[in-house]
Amino acid sequence: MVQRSLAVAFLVALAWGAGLPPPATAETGYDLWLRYTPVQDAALRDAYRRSASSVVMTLGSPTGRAIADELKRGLEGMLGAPIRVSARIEREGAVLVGTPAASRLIAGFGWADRLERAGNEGFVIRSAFAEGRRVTVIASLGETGALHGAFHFLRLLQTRQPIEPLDIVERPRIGLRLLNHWDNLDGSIERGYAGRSLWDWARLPDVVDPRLRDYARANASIGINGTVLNNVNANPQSLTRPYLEKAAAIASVLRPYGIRIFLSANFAAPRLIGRLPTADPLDPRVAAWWRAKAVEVYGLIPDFGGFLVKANSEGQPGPQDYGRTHADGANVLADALAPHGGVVMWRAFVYSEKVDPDRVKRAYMEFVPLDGRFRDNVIVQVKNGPLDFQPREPFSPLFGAMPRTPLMAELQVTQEYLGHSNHLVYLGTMWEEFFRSDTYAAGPGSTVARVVDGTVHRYRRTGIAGVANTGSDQNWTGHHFGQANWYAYGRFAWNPDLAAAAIADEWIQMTWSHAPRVRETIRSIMLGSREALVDYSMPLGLHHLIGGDHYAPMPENPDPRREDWSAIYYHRADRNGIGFDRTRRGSGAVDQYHKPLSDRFDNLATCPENLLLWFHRLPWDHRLRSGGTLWEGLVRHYDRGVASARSMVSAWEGLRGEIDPERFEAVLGKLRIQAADAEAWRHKCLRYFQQFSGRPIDARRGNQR
Ligand code: GCV
Repeated sequence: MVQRSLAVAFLVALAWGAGLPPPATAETGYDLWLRYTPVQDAALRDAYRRSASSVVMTLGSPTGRAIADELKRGLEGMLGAPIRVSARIEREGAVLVGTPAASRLIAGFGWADRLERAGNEGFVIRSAFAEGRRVTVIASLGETGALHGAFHFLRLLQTRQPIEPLDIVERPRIGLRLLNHWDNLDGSIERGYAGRSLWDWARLPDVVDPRLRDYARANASIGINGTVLNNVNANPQSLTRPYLEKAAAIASVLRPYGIRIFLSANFAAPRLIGRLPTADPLDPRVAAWWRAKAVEVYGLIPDFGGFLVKANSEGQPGPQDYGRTHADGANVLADALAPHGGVVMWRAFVYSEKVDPDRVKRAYMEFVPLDGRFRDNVIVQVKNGPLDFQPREPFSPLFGAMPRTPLMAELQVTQEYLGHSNHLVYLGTMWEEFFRSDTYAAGPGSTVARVVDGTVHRYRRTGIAGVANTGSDQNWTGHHFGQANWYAYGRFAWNPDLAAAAIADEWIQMTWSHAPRVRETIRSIMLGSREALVDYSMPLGLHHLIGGDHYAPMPENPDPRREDWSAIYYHRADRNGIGFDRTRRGSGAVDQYHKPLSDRFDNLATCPENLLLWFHRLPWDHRLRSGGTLWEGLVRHYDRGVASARSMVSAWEGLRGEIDPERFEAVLGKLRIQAADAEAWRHKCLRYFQQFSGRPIDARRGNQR
């Protein structure tokens, strides 16, 4: 019976794939990239069936069950045949999964070298013979590694690659691969654009949303191994007993998937919830409070990962409130966590006006003098750029400047400054640009990727964080293409040297279609999308042209609260020109980079044009290397951005009928919003800057718009 209904479902799905009427169930996007659609090529399907005929699971643990469930679900979906899970090899072509500790067969292969190379979270996938039968082995020293291997194996089928013979060894390049949720205890999400928080604090720990298991599956499928549950603007209540019990309930769902939980800690917690008169990190009562808190946390969550802290930043409390340094603050928490194996991730997102008139210099100036003064279990968490997740920034000069302090990169998956969940912007290309940037910290080739993965400075700990774009929306990320950024973040965290185009192509096949035309069209939309957004919003190195919601253009924004929250502080446009002079004749920010990069940024002739106004202040008639004056270049970029946004709409319209109608219409609607927004950005910014430049916006047509 089960077999017959599976066969019927498979045939219906095949027919839909062949262009016949769609299945009755709507595509909501809930399944993300784990849709496991049927393989339509009969020869390929038969080949897959021969090499993935059944699952032999040698792990009896919850992780073993999670792996078996996923392999069964994935293989049945793609191959249209029931998949038997057993503890012994019963058929030719079985997929044998486990660790050498749990399986004498796996131990007997003699793959110690390979397994050692893969480590506990990586895996070996090899075609082999066992008990006289052909098998595909997914093995690891750790159960989590076996889980990651199972997802990798499924991805091979999802992207229709050959699976015979296989000889794969993979190891994640970065140790901590975390999502940071800026989720508040009232269910709202700071800079979240996809509904409410996934954590239902009011009903936890008694009611645990089954959706959390799908959240865990999605993350495990891309190798994410930790999640910070709450906002860095941390409510101290999250460290109280009731909230720790709720967090423990979440941890128990994520644990089988190799995902540990972490919490953002409010630095003033000893005072705010501990009834101490102070939170001074050098006060012994404060140190004792943190030690006791750590004991309590680990009593409830034995594999708790550690604390993330935003201190002395944007009004958050911190050690400087007591005249202490960031190192003093981080170390008191680190000492409390050390006996339990926990880490402190201390954020470098600080920009006190007292430090320097140029905001982008401040984090470097505060943190570089502290290099080497943090405990071994502290990692300093640094945003990709020195400002704040702008559409384009140079990499933060802290990367490559703290050889004795492990730094982890913080990327923003949620699109705070990049069109929220209305704009299709594939961030893979932006992150590729970041990871491939050369810091020159130890000579040429010291890329950000090699700083973050610990190679350049031999960091003992490595990590990366992505500010999550997930929420309670049925498709998780608001925009269906927001899923691509969650996916790409995980893939880069696993290996920061991957190519954005290859990641996009994987995701497209798993999420949308294998049809070459669809694949090509979507890939070209995605790969051009970030540059399109830069063009229609903040081209040529402009930044922060926004107001309070960080969505709409507001180049005139004079924010009275702080000048570095305004827009005019950054673009400095007047009759003489535009841009922030960060050269040696200006704020000197260029010299926070190593040579020869500092010289390259400083020199107008060598500064990359896409960062021109980040580093240079120039007259409107400055001649661009790409041709024409600066003003003409600005107009050209804004025009090009609008044209690109419009062409995304028409390219997508060309896919009508080739993908399911639900997701097609949802994306189309958002692309139309994006095209209109692009036009609004162009109009507003050019009109605003024109009052200073006094030059025509469209000289050819005499059109002043
Ligand atoms: C969580 C920016 C955002 C804030 C965010 C802050 C941070 O300023 O606008 O919402 O706060 O960065 O990263 O701490």
